[in-house]
Amino acid sequence: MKYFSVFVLSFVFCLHGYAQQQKPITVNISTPTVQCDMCKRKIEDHLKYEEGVTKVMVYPKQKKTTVTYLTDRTNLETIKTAIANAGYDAEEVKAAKDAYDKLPSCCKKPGGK
Ligand SMILES: [Cu+2]
Repeated sequence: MKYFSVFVLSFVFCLHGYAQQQKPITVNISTPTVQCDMCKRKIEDHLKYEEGVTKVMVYPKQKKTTVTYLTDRTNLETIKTAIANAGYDAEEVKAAKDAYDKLPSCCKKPGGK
């Protein structure tokens, strides 16, 4: 019986550790400069390879990006920066200029630089 409880205890600890490590959360990030399916594909492709990101969905009509990520592997600031590095504004983080300049003209802000 003693061994059995040790077994159960270690199992419970194992599960606890697993649950703590893998805790994905989903956030909505406002991406006001997203306009078309090309923007959508660009951000989704860019974030797919970002460390800790498990799911990305860009909604051009709602001008938002929904990202699911593991909190022990990355954070919101890093994800916003990744979107900015793809050439798009992510809330207060503005698009990286060189990446923005490389966007197809249909993806640039109307009347933008
Ligand atoms: Cu576009």
